[in-house]
Amino acid sequence: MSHVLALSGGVGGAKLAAGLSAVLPPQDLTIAVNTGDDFEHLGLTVCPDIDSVVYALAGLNDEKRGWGIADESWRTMERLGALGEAQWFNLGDRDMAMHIARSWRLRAGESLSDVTARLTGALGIAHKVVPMSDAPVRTQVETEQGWLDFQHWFVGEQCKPEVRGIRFAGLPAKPSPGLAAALARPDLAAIVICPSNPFVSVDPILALEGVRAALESRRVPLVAVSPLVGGQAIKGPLAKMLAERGMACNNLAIADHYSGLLDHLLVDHADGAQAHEVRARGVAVSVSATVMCTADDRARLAREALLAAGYAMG
Ligand code: FO1
Repeated sequence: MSHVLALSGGVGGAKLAAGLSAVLPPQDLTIAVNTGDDFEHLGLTVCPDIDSVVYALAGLNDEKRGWGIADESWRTMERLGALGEAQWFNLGDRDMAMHIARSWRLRAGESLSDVTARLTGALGIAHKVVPMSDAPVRTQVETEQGWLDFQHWFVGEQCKPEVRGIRFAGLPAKPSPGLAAALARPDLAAIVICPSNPFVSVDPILALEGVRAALESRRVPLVAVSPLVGGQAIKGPLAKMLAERGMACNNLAIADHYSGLLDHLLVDHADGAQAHEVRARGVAVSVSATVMCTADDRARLAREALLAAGYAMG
């Protein structure tokens, strides 16, 4: 029993995914990544969460901005602007290569799984990074303006419109071969939900055909690392989304959201006071430093998540 399946969104999830890849050998880890944020922009297929994970594993990510590639420049965007093209969503000059390489191969008929394997291989990433699905599942957010595609709400509207509902267009959809294979592995030892937004980064994965059922009937521990620190989301709209749903911004809400799935929740020291109430829900809790600023932080938190899952490190 040695394989670990990690479910990840972008940014925070990508950091823990990088930590897991630093402490586990390639054959022992599958990272399945949300593709609900994906969209077509300027004729290119953009997969923000896959790219966050890939750039983090390749050590190319821009730590400060939180998305995209380091040492970026924006000259193509400037020229696109001069040509009257949309500028609300920024594709950097270096990042653009990823979107071009992905898009033409998808258009040539390769699956997103094949393209992702090709691109990770080219970047020297030995670990398996797989899209959650090869089918285009797209997160949409209901606002007073109606249903908005995720990136139009997230970047275009800066997450400002109140969220009345969330749906995943394109369902029913099958999990990718890599995610389905990981779920079915006889040597699967643990499942880790990375510190990603439960509503828009993890729920799309759980909504794929058979995934929630597979997790519910699993025989291995499932550990989540909370995306909250001190009752706030480090980055992104999670706190706002919880408030708009009338939910408290704390780990009880996270535990309740994953009710029936979760064995263990890893929370930050700043939220340690909630541990006993989470435990009262039948979920084990570990308290740790969950903010990942350095490679050491990422590896340490990965080890702690694996320890919480009772995973025996080699
Ligand atoms: N986020 C922004 O806030 N503004 C952008 O212009 C932007 C461009 C972008 C381009 C490629 C990419 O992979 C990610 C990008 N992101 C941008 C981040 C992305 O919108 C979100 O971080 C994720 O979708 C949420 O996980």
